[in-house]
Amino acid sequence: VEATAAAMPFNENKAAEHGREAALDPPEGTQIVPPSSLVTASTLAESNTSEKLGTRAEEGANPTVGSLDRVRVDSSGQRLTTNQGVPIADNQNSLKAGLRGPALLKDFILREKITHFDHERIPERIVHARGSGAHGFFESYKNQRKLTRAAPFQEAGKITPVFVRFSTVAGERGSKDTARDARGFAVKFYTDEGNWDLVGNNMPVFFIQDAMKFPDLVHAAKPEPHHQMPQAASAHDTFWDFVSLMPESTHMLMWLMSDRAIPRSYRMMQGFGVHTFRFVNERGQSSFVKFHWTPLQGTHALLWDEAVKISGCDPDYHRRDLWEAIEAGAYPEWELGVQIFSEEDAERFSFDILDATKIIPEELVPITPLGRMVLNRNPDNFFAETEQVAFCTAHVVPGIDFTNDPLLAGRIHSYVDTQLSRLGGPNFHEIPINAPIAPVHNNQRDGLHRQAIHRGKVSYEPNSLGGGCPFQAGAAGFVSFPEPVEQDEVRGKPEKFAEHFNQAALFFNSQTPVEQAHIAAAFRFELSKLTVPAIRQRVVSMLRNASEELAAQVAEGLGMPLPDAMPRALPKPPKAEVDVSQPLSMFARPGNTGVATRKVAIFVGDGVDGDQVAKAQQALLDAGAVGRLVGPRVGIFTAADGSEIDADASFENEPSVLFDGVIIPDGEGTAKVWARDGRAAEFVKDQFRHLKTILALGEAVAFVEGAGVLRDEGDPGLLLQSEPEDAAVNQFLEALALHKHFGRETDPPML
Ligand code: HDD
Repeated sequence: VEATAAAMPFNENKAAEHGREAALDPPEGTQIVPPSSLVTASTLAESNTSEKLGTRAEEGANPTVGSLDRVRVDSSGQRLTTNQGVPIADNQNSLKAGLRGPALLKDFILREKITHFDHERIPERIVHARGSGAHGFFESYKNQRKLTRAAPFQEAGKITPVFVRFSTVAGERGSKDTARDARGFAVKFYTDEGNWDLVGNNMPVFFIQDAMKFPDLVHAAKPEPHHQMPQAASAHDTFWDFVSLMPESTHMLMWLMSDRAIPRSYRMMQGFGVHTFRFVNERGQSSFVKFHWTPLQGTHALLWDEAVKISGCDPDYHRRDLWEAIEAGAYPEWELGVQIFSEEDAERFSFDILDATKIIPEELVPITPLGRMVLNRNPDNFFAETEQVAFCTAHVVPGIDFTNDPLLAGRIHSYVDTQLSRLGGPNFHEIPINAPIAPVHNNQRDGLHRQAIHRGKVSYEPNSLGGGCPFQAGAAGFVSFPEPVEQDEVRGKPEKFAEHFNQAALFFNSQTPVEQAHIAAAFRFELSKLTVPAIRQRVVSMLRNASEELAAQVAEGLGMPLPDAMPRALPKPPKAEVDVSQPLSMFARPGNTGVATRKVAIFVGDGVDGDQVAKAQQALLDAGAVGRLVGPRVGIFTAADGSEIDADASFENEPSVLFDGVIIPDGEGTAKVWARDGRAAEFVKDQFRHLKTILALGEAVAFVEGAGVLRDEGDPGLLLQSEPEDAAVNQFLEALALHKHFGRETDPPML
C-alpha cells in the first residue's frame, strides 16, 4: 500500500476500541509500507560519498551521515513497544478495574508513557533560545599549513562535516523569527582532531568589552522581570537604560539598528567570529585572525513593517526558509575567510584588537578566503540535533588558539558551564550531535547519563596495568600558544578600550542613504517605545558622538530637543585610520544566486488567463524561483480557456509579506473580483509598500492602480502592461533579482 493519506482514509480500528471483547483481544494497528522515496538510514548512508580527506565535495553528500547512522531510529514496519522493548497491545486505553472502573497504578505502560512525556522539555538556552540548524560540510580551497595546523585546512579539497545553528538572541524558544535582533551563527566543525566550534554572530562586534557585564546585558535585554514583557524585542526601558549607560555599546547599536537585524533569510547573512583568535602552525608560529563568513546568496534584509507583519503570519519565517531551501536542493553556501595580521600590526592600530566592540576595517587588513561551507541536509529530528547541540567557545583544536580578549575569556567558561544544567550533566559530549568523529579516550568516568562502556580496570594515568594507555599525545596534541605573561593582577581595561565612537561613526558613514534612513527610523521606533524620557535623551546624547546627522534625525523623529553630547571617556580620541569602509554596507554584497529560492505569488481566480499563469509558473521554475498560485481561496478555479487551475495558497493563508514579488495575470472579469476583495488589494498595497516587484497584465493593471499603487515609469519594479509584452515575465525576473526597489521608498510610506 502506498504511504499516502488516501491509503488510510479513516481509522478502521476506532469501533474496535469499545467493549469487553476488544479489551481482551485488542486489534493490530493499521500499517502501511513507507514510500520508496522515504529517506531511511540505509539510503542516507549510501549517499555518503564523501571521504573525510582529500576528496572534493559533491552536492548532496552528507559526511555526517555515517557517524550518526548508529543512533537513527526508523519505525517504518515496526511494532510499538515500551522503552524496555515490550510490545504494546493497546495504545488507546489505560488499564482499568472494569470498563467504567478506576485506572490502576500497576499500569506500567501508561505510567511510562506519561512520565516520559512529563520530562520532554529541557531548559531553553538563556540566550539564543530560538534557533534552527542544518548539516553540511566545509571544503578547504588550499593547504594552509604555513598558517595553521588546524585539521580542516591541511589539504586542498579536504572535507570537514559541520553542523550549523542560526538563532535570534533575546526571544524565547517559541518566539518569532523576525524580531529586531542580532543573529547567532554557530558552526561546529567535526574535524579529525576533535570538534572546533566557531560560535559567532551575524554582526562583527558586541555590546560589551568584558564578560563581567554579560549577565547585566542579558538581564536588561530580556523581557522585563516584573511582567515578562516585551517578548523578543529590544524596544523597552531596561535595554536602552543599560546600553545608554555603557557607551562602549554604541558601535554594536549601530549594527543592531541597521537592516542586519532583520535579515531576509538566515541564508543571506554574513557571519563573524567577532573576537581576534590565533592560528598556530606546525612550528608553533602564531598569527592573529578574525573569521568572516560571506554568503553566496548576498546580504539582504526585510523592511521593518514587513518584519512586523511576518511575525504575525509566519513566526517560523526564517526556519521555514532554511528548511525549504535545503529540501529543494538550493543548498546555501558561505565562503570562510580570515583577516590575518601580526602582533606588530595590532600595536599600530588606533584600537585594541582585544576589544570586541571593534572591527578591523578591510582597508587595513583584507580578507583571505580559506574555503566554502555548504549546508545540504536538514536534521532528522529537531530536538535530538538542533536543541541538544552544544556549542562551546572552549572547543578548539590544535592550530587554533585564543587571545586575551576579556569577553572571550568569560565565554570559554560560560558555554561548557551552561550545558551542564541545560543538558543535565557532564556527559553532554556523548549526545550524538555533540560527539566528535575523532575518537575519544581519557580517564574521565561515570556521571549522569554515561553512554560509553569503558573496559578494563584502569582509569588513571600514569599506569602500567593498562600499558600506559591512553597515553598523552605530546607535540601531536593541543599545545597552548606560549604567550608571555608578565603583569600585575588588576581589574581594569587597557587605555585604547576607552574610545567608543570612532567605529560607530565609521559604520554609519559607510552606509548608503537608504541604510542610513533605516537606521534613523529604527532608533526612532525603539526609543519611541520607552516610558522614561531621560533614557531617550541619554541615547540621543550618546549618538551625537557618533553622528550629529543621525542624532538630529532621531531627535526630530521623537519630537524632542537635541540634548548635549555625552561626555567622552577619552576627551582626545585617537584619529581613526579610515572614515568610510564600503564593505560595511549590505549593498556591497548582492550575491550571485539571482532569483533562486525567491518566492513569487501568481494571482489566480475564475476566468484568469490560464496561458499566462502556466508561462509564469514555468519561467519561475526554470529560474529556480518558487511560484505559488494564490487565489481568494485554495482549490480549483476555472481559467478563461476552460482549464482547471489548482490554487495552493490564498490571500488569507499566505499574505503579501511572505512573497518577494507578485504576478497578476489578465483574465475575464477576474480582476473585478479581486478589486472587491479587500485582502487582494491589501496584498498589492503591501507588495508596493515593501518595495517588491509587481507585474500586472491586461485588466489587472486597473485593479493594481485601484489598490493604490502609484504609477512611476522610472520604477524598475513596477511593470504595468495593459498590452502584455512577450518578454513580460523575463522583465519581471530581472527586476526580482534586484531584491527591492528602494527608489520607491518614502518615510512615511505614500499610499
Ligand atoms: Fe554567547 C549562546 C554568540 C557573548 C554566553 N552565544 C550563544 C550562541 C551564539 C552566541 C551564536 C548560540 C549557540 C547555539 O546555537 O547553541 N555570544 C555569542 C557571541 C558573543 C557572545 C558572538 C560575543 C562575541 N555569550 C557571550 C558572553 C557570554 C555568553 C560574553 C558569557 C560570558 N552564549 C552564552 C551562553 C549560551 C550562549 C549562556 C546560551 C546557550 C549556550 O550558550 O549554549 O553560555
